[in-house]
Amino acid sequence: MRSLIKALRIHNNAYYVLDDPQISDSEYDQLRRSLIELEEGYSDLIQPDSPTGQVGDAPLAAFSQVTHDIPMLSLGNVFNKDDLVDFMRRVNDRLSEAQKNPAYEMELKLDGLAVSIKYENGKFVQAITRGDGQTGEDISQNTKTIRNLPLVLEEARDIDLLEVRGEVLMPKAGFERLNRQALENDGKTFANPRNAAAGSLRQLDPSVAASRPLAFYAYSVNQGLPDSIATQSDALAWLKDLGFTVSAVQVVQGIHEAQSYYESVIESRADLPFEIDGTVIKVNDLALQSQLGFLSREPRWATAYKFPAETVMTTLNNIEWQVGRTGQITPVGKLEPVQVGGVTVSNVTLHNFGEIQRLDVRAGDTVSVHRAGDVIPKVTRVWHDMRPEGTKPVTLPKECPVCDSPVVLPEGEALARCSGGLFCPAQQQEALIHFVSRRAIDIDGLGERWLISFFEHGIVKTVADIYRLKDHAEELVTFEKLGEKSVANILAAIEASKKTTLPRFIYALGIRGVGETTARNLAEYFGDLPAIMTASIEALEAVPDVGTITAELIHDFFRAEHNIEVIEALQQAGVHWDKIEQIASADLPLDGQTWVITGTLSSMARDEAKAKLQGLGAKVSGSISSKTTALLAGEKAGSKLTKAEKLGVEVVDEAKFLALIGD
Ligand code: I6G
Repeated sequence: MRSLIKALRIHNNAYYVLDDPQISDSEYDQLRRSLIELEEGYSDLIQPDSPTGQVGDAPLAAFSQVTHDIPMLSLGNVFNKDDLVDFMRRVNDRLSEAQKNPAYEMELKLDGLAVSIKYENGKFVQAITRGDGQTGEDISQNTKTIRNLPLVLEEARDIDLLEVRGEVLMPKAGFERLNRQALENDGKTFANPRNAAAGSLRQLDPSVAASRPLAFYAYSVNQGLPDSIATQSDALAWLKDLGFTVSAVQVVQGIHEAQSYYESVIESRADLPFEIDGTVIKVNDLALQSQLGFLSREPRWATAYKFPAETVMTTLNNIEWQVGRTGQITPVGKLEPVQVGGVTVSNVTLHNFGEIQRLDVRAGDTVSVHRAGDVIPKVTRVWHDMRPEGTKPVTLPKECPVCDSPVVLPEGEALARCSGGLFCPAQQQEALIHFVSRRAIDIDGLGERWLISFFEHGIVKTVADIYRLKDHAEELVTFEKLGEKSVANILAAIEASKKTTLPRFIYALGIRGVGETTARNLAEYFGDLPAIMTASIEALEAVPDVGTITAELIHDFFRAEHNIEVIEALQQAGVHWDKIEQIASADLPLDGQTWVITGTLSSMARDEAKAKLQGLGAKVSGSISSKTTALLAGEKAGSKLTKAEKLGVEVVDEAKFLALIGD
């Protein structure tokens, strides 16, 4: 029974904390069932720390209030290197010459809820929330159900009272799983893992908490630490030996090491299995900590070195409409500039008119803006209660803000479009930028700035004009900051771009719905441009990856006189490509098959796998049905795998897939 308990504890930790299960669900259930059977047969041998008991006691009427033996205070904050230098200086000011510049211990600042847990003679007795720091709520019933929390500490049986403090959190993967299940069951979703953890701990029915993927990370010993332990880093190592989960720590000396730890944590933040909102820095020596003491409600010997705020409030001053390459009209929120996620943000995309309606946002509103890592800033909330008087609902413009052509919102589509096509200067300009981009015709030396400038001066109107720039060499030299050498470089880059490939050329034309994969498929299917230009809608639909809508868009593109003229001009200017080998769809090995991809692949991104499958003639769909030919299942495959197994759809693992694509 003890060895089963040990194994279950290891696998609980791997599943709930590390999000790295080492065994399948059915193997786990088998272990658990074996333990339950033994416990049923030998009830007098049920161990107090058995994970089978971590399922939750009877519901409570209310949480009782408990006074902390030692106040549970919070940490001060610093937000930048200068503040950190000030913190270290304040520490030094209170230390003797010999004690100055102490070693610091640094760890992650986990974004959860602080909880104090007491053990008497090694047995869990009580868990209390921080509350107001003096008095918290008794959440023992819920805390006891946390799978990675040891309920019995073999090595602490001779300690009358041990108080361990730490953070209860919900790992990111568990949070996503919980919200996914809530959506499937039409239940309430949580805004973030912290709210989900808080909501779980505040349940009066402990079986609800037991069903939630919570984890406890210990960060300090506040009563009962053996005298032999003299530093915070050793205290954490001791907690780890007792069976607690602790986050990785680093002992640093001086501001540079502290700063570089902080920066390294920022780098690895996205890869961590849980949310953090900064790092914590503590004087490592516990005797020095006592000497430094507290200043009102904060320790003088520790502070949180927080990350820049990722969600901030600001005013949305205005909403402007931008016109994209294919005429899509997107609303852009003009913000009162604000620091978020470490950068100043003054524009935020509002995506489409539907999003404006969903958010119910107006110019003048106070909004919350979120930006994490490299992710594009987003309006996450509109503070309707703070709406000033006189704001007006946003309406979709009737005319294109650039060319005054009528705006259309095709039925069933989210994006409104300018109907002006290449008559619209905004679309002309975006089409030029797309044409020269790296993945299209790739005119490296002709930067966007110059291209727009040439466009604004009327020297370049269509992509074909790029190849006539050499006739304007004298005029180009007169542009500010464009000397003879730069002009020569630009012209040479344009000359070099004349030799291209058919897929690049098709992609560069900027046909709506034709990305790189479709461009390649078209090239390989038809073999040359005239065949594509004259293909019927039905013929286009036979190309892998081309549906009816895209086929119609391609067909319409090659029926527009203006487009034909531009293509002819480009070819006359010398743009050319080698003939490519035509691959009829029927010759492709996966022709007629429908595949679905799920889970994480170790050798390539899912998009890449999708392109490879499409290249072999398969259609790639987002959902499993009885018509699915095969499911490509990577690591951590979830509900799609279960559904595929249920429907008897063939499941292909990554190794088999790599063999199939000859990689
Ligand atoms: O709120 C806290 C989070 C993390 C802490 C803390 C901590 O150490 C990693 N440490 C102390 C000493 C306090 N609050 C008061």
